[in-house]
Amino acid sequence: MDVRGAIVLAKGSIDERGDMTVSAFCDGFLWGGATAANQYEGAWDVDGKGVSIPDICTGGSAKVSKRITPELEEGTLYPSHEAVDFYHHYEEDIALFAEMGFKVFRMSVNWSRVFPTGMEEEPNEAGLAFYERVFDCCHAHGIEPLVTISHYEMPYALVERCNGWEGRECIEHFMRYARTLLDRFNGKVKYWLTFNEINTGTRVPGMSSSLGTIKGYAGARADLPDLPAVRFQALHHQFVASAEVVRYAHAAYPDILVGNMALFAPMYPLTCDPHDMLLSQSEMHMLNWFCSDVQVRGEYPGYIKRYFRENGIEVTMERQDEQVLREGTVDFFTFSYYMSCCVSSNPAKQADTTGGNVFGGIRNPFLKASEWGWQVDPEGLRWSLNEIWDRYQLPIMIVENGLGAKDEVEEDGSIHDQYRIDYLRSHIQQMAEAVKDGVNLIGYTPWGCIDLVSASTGEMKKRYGFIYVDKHDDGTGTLARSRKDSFYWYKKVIESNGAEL
Ligand code: BGP
Repeated sequence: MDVRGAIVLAKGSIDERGDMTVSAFCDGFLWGGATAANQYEGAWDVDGKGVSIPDICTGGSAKVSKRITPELEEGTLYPSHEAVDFYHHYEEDIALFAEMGFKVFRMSVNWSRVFPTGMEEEPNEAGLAFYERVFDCCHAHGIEPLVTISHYEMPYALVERCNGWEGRECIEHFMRYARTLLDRFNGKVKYWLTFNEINTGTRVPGMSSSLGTIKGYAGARADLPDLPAVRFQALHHQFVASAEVVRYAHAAYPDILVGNMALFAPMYPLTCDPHDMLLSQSEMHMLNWFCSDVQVRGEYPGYIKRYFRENGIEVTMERQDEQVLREGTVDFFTFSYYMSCCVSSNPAKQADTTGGNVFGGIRNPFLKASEWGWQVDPEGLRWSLNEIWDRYQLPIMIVENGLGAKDEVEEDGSIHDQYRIDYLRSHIQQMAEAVKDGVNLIGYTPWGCIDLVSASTGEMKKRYGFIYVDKHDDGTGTLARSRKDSFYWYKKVIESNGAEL
């Protein structure tokens, strides 16, 4: 089903069904799961693939940051090199997704598998052929791929060449890559997302000690200082590139739909002090809305222009950029949701912090946190969905959500991950509430539907999957796949279109 169809169906489910006690979700709701190439594929130097930024990132933990080592160190573990080897297990994995009933599978393409240095004129055929096999396999199982063009990686050679997205020439290299994908996979992939969690580029470094390598995600060199002006310049280039993808797709392939992808985390005022309210609003602007406003509305909002003026930030733009942004607005809105946090204007309250998905903040006394300090807030998801819908009125997909937790394997091989089921159930319940509120929610792809490498820490033990993978932090493991309790639970959720939780 396509997104435009889903808009009609979603309305139908409210107007015609009336009784929504059965399932709040529209017929054809896109249930599935999400992954990213650098955390999942492995085969980092196979079949002509070039070195990407994650390939030179060491492992880490919640306490010890990952490091970027442009020269690989003997004896050091680089988690992306093998990851959980989707490259050689894709048929088995997709069959397992199909067994759960997935309608959609979110994955990303590894840029350096297609253009090893990012600068070649011609793509690496072996890389394209791999993705073609994957998409064909998805379709053979009745699963629609949802593909992120850039998920926290780029060919490392582009970092050396132009400091990644700081250099305007990166747009040209990216467009050659994106056009290659859209042309080659026309008819096989309908749903594309441009940049994963693009808004992490607003203020990533220093926000979380465990994300020591995050500068690499935006493509900046690890040895260069983090300057806000550079970050916003790099973001501008990504906005233009994203809009160019939308323009190209709409002109060449009217059936293709392109979405944005933002990290969304409510920033609650700690108290009803009006100063806290204003602070919450400005944090929401900066972290949650700015990038989406550009990608959905096609122009820079007033609050960011003020921020630039008052902070001496000058973003260099070319004459045609404004028009490109206006013409390249996205077709649907997607986001990741894991947690929320608080903000306070009172310095005495600012020390009580909690970790989080890139953006941590002040602890919320009403919420509990995961072992990694991410505060669990299902009601915040309903609130977020309403806020996003009220602001943009675009079809919405939640393309990441889940609980990172350690799993115990019993002697008989079973894995009783009731904590994961509880987390997901409470979030799906709030999604249903949001749909009843009138939100046009069309799909849900929980993160790490199969265990994979953690983006923030490089760990394996921080697991999200319905499917367990025998792979450990020290790099050992057979890579064997097995079903957790949540696998059987999610299968029922999909079968009942979200009615049986
Ligand atoms: C998001 C990223 C994902 C993913 C997820 C969970 O920010 O888009 O790539 O990894 O967070 O984070 P982590 O792996 O750090 O637990």
